[in-house]
Amino acid sequence: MTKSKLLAGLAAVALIGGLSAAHAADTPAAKAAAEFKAPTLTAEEMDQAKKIFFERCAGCHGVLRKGATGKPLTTDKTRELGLDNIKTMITMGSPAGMPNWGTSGELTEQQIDLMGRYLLNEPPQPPEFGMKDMKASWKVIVPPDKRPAKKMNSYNIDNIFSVTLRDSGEVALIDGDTKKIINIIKTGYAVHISRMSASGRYLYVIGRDAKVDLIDLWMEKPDTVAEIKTGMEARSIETSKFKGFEDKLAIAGDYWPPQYVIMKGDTLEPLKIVSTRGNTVDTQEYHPEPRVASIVSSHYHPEFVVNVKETGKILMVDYSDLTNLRTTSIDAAPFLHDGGFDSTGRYFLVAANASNKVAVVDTKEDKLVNLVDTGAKPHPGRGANLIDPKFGPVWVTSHLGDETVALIGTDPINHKANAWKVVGKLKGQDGGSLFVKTHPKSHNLWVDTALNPDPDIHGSIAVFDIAHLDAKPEILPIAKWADVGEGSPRVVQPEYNKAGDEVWFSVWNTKTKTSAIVVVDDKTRKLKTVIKDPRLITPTGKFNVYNTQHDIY
Ligand code: DHE
Repeated sequence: MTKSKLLAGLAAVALIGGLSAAHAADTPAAKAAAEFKAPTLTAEEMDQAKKIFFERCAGCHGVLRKGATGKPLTTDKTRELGLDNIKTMITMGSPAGMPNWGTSGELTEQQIDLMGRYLLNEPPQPPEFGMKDMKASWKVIVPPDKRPAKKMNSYNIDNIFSVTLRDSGEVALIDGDTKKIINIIKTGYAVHISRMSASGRYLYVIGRDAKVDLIDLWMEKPDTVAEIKTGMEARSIETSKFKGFEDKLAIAGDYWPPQYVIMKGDTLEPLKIVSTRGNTVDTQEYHPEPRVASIVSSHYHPEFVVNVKETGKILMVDYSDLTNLRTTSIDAAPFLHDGGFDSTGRYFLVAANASNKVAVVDTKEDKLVNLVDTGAKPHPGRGANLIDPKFGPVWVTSHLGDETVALIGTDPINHKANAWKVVGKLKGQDGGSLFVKTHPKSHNLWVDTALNPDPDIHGSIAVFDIAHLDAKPEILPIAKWADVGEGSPRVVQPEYNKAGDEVWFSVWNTKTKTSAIVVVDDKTRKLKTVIKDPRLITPTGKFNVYNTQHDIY
């Protein structure tokens, strides 16, 4: 690819994002686009293109290609752009975060050509997925009355880690005390996150194919006791945590169809499906694909906090009466993505990444508290809570789009002047950060840069001393410590053990290469151990049972 071709491609892509509706409708190019004759694809090519789009593209661009984290790819935009420019973009990626699928070797030239032609055609609308489909996929492998009445193993359950093995569609349950693998469990496709029931007995795992697995940690060898598919594509799962509802319900948030599903906590029997299609908070246009992003469970009411990405709405869904379902809909900002609670568990902070804001919701009053301007594309994971020596309690997010780490004041009583605004900005290594983490017992704030293109940066971690936040962070070469051989592994998602004295990092290599988990002593910041096992294929997220159960981060 020549430099001039690349620049032309990138300029054209900037155009994709920048065209106003009026402009798009008026230009001769737009008229030509309307009369455009799309290349035909054979049935086999169509199947292949749909599969690649689902696996690589839909997460960011949306199934209907209306855009979210990625730009819209509707045919008015792609036809104006043209086949060559589309292919350039897929091959080279962009500085704004589009991966370089061609030059990285992940897609062949033939596949890129196919995807280019596919994008010039109207997006096929996937089928809906309702109660009948869910019931058909639902299996109770071990019914509740056949499960152990008490814990049947000697594991310290609180310190088990559920580790996402992304590309093998499995989770590894790792004993945090001995660092030994307890079990590797088949889950959904490109499995995404794990969450805990209120009691800490049940672990819920969701795959990108919307398959939910329910794992009973009381079994002699913890394993799956129920499973269901809640849709075609999903990212989030959570459980009821309010007093009186512990372990009673679970909720899955789907990307496609855009809906959430409330299930029985111990069997996954689907009880209620609610569509999230509706109007956006800003232009108030109808959106056909508002996907469910993060979900948390309120500690103040029997409510799930459901974040709807494209509409920018935060839904407080009261699960105490599923027949007469009451929902408080809070207008925040697009596109809602990931978030977590402040240290008191009352306020929920969620990234609105297209708006460069964090929305703050009071889960006691069910009201929007503020929309805080942060940096470019905040991406906190669940964020990190610490006591800033100057500003008091703050919640922290890093950013995909810049190197800053924003501290947001969270104490409206004793530090009122600092509450719900950015009180400080730290300088991390660079953009491409996905997750930050600390622990109430720690003096460290860890910031990854997993999506940065530079191997030294995505292979290391920045650690700030909370007592001296204005000092430069120390950079630890975690991937080098893992010594995995070939590849350019990404260091992703710090996670603490229960005691808060160890931090675990995934060293995420490609599927055919060696990956590892690196455990660092939190006090000394020195390498404690490397967990390596041929079964640890593409580890990404790690969820410590106790910290996940109690929202400790
Ligand atoms: Fe995630 C959380 C969506 C790509 C690892 N991810 C989330 C959440 C959402 C989301 C909505 C919040 C769930 C919740 O709290 O209920 N993720 C998406 C995407 O749409 C996106 C951008 C593109 C896609 O196609 O899926 C995406 N995510 C990734 C990855 O590529 C990551 C780095 C590796 C992987 O395993 O796929 C990844 N996402 C994670 C992790 C969390 C997560 C580890 C949970 C963080 C936590 O601490 O809770």
